[in-house]
Amino acid sequence: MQTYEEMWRNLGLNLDAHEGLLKALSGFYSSIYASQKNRPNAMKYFDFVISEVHGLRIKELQEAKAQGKKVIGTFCVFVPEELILAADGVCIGLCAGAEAGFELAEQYLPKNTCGLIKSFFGFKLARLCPYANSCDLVVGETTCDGKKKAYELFNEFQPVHVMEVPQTKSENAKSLFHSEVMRFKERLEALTGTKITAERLQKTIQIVNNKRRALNRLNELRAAPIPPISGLDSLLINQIAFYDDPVRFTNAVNELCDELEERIKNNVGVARGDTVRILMSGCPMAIPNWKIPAIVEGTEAVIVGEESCVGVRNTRNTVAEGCKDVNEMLKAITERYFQIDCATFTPNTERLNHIVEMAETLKANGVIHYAIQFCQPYTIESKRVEDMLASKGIPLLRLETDYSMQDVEALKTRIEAFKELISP
Ligand code: BJ8
Repeated sequence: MQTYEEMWRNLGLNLDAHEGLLKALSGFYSSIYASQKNRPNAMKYFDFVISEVHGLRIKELQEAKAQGKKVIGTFCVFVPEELILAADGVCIGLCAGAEAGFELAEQYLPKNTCGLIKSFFGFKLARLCPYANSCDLVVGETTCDGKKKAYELFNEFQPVHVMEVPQTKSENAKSLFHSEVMRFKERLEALTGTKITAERLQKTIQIVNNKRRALNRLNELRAAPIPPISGLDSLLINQIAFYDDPVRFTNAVNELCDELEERIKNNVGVARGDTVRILMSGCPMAIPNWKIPAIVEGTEAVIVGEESCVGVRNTRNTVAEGCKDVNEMLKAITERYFQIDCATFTPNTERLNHIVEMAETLKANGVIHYAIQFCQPYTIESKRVEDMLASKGIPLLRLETDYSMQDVEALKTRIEAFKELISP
C-alpha cells in the first residue's frame, strides 16, 4: 500500500479524500457483490481487478509511461480504441459513476447537469482520479450538449481533443465522421510519435474485435433458461472492459464463458428457471454505479442484458477484418462506429428495433429504461422506446435517477411493483 501512496502523491491526488473514496467504494462493493449467491469461479479475476482499480492497473500505466507510451482517456464509445492501440497508446475509459466532487463540479457546471458529466469533472477537480491524472490526452466528443460544452471547460485542466460526432446517420454525416477518424489518427501519431501502419492497425483491430466477441459471447450465454451469471457481475465485467489490458481481459472473459457453458449444460445458475428476467436499457453505468442493478437483483429478479454503452451498444458490431491498407481500415472503422445507436442521434430507430430484438432473444419479461437525471437524449427517447415496446406487448418501466442513495426506497417500491406486474 505504501508504494501506491507514493504513486498517488506523485499523480497529484488528494490523499485524504482519495482514501475516503476507496473506503466507500470497497464498502459499497462488498455489500453488493459479496452477498450474491453461486457466483462463477472465474469472477475471481474481476474481483481482483476491481480490488486493484486504483492500485495495480495505475502502476501498470506508470510503467507504460516510463517506457515512453502515452495514456489516452476517453469518455465515449465513439472514440476508436483500435487507433489508440495502433499508435502504441494505452486506452482508458474515464467515465465516472459516483457523486464525489459534485460540489466542486457545480462551481463550473449548472446543478442540473447529468451526473456522468459532473462526476468526471468533479473527480478531476477534487483530485480523486488517478486515471485522469495519468492521461497525456483526453478525448472528448460532440455527442450531447452537456458533454461538448463541459469539454471546453475541462480543457483548462487537461489537454482535450474533441472529435466531432454528427447527430444524424446521413451519408454526409458519415463522411464528416470519417474525416474526424482521420484527424484523430493524425493527432495520435503526433502525440505518440508512432506511425499507424497497416500492420499495426490490422493487429489492433483484431485485439479490439476479440474483446467485443468475448463480451458478445458472454451476453449470448445469458439467454439460457437458467441464467448462468447475474446482471451485477455482467455489468462489472463490461465496466472493467474500459480500463483493463484488452488481451488479458479477453482471455479472462473467455475463461469465464467456458465455465458458464458448463454451468448451462449442468443446469447450474444464479437463479431458478422461473425467475423474472429484466433487460436494462438506456444510459451507461460507469463504476461504481450499481444502484439500480443492485435493487433489481435484490428483488430476486435477474438482469439478462444491458442495452447500453457499458453493455451491448459497445460490443455488438465489429470492425471488418481483412482490409488491405490503412485507408480501407479507416473506412471499416468509420462504418463500424457509425452504427452505434446513441440517443444523441436523430432519428434513432435502430435503437428501438434493437431493444425489441434483445428483449425477445434474451426472453426478458420486461424492460427497465434507465436515464441519468438531466440526460435529455435518453429521457426524451424513452417515450419512443415505451411506444415501440408497447406495440410489441413488452412491458417497460421508465426510471430517471442520479448517483445519490436518497431515492433507493422509492426505486425499490417501483421496481418491486413492476416485477409483480410482469411475473410469469
Ligand atoms: S455513445 S450514450 S458513451 S454519448 S448520460 S453525458 S448522453 S447527458 S453518456 Fe454516452 Fe457516447 Fe452516447 Fe454512449 Fe450526455 Fe446523457 Fe449525460 Fe451521456
